[in-house]
Amino acid sequence: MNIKKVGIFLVISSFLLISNGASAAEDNSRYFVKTNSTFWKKSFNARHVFSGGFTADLTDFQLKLTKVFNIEIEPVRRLSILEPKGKSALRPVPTESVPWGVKAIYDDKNLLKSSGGAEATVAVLDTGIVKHPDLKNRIKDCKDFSSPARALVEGKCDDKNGHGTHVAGIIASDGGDDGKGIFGVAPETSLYAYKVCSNTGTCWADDVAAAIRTAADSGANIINLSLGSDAQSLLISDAVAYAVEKGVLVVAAAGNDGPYQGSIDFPAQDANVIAVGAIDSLFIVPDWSSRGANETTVSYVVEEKDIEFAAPGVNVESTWKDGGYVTLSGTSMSAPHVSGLAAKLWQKDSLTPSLSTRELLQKFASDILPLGDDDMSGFGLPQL
Ligand SMILES: [Ca+2]
Ligand SMILES: [Ca+2]
Ligand SMILES: [Ca+2]
Repeated sequence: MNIKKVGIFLVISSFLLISNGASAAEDNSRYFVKTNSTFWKKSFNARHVFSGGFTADLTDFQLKLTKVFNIEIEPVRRLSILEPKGKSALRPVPTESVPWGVKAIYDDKNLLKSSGGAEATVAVLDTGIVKHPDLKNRIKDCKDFSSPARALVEGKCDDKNGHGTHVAGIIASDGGDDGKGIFGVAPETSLYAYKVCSNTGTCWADDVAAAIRTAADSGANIINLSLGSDAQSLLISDAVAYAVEKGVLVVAAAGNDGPYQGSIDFPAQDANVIAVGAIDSLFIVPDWSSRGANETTVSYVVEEKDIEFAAPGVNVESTWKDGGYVTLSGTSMSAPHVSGLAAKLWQKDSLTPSLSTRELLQKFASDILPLGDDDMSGFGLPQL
């Protein structure tokens, strides 16, 4: 550091102490700061520390400092919950106790009650989960990674959006204490409710990455990501690789950007992540379900940008934030059908439970037209 820089440094050091608390999470204000310096972590009020640096919400003044001191930064990407394609009115009681999608997964049109999932824990990284009567006994942990003020708030995961509650209900709703509610795919499974998206449905990549790592470190077996974006985030790719290495199965919605080839969202396009597209009750893939690159890659081998499965994603009824039920469409609804089935089939006695479970899902997949491994539905619909 030269004399001039030391001078500036001394002036700003005192100023930083004043300006520190004012760094609010405004649009595009979050950066990955590529230094491990304790001084800068403190000065910039580091949010999450990763290898090679930390993230922080930077004010204009702090941004100028990074230039003065030649500290490399890059903007942190934002993802979002996948915008539902249509939503019904709120109902106080469900239309059906076992929705069509759960029946399709069980391959049983007359199913009266679902079961299973007790061997697995599913982390739902979303807008939170409310203590809906059909979910309150399933939620075993609750954390908020989305607060602008604090990187992690324990015991808080309230869902003012509704999306996370809907996704969680598809996986694990258990009919409630009176059994008159709705049933998800795996009603005995445990849920970690990790709020990573704001109430409007936007999710910072560093918060998602931190939650993926926390889920893996806390014993989650499956992570459901009904969120995405068009561009890759290395923070998330690294976190997914870390979780997969620890034996976690990561499932993500393919996206609602179809019907164009390769319209699959990130992180679903990651080969480590199970990408799930949508089908309707006639087992037809809707136009809006994102497409993979399967037809240009090796058939029945999951590579980057491949769709792996298709699952119910049109007119799916599930739990909602106000304690009732709504019907939504989107690949956000498809991914949790596969996460729920993975929980139900969880191969806990295998040496590699997540790999064995993924292989079983592939083995159990029924082809969806067109024939074979295709851009829309990959291996097909996994069914019992
Ligand atoms: Ca994938
Ligand atoms: Ca392939
Ligand atoms: Ca097919």
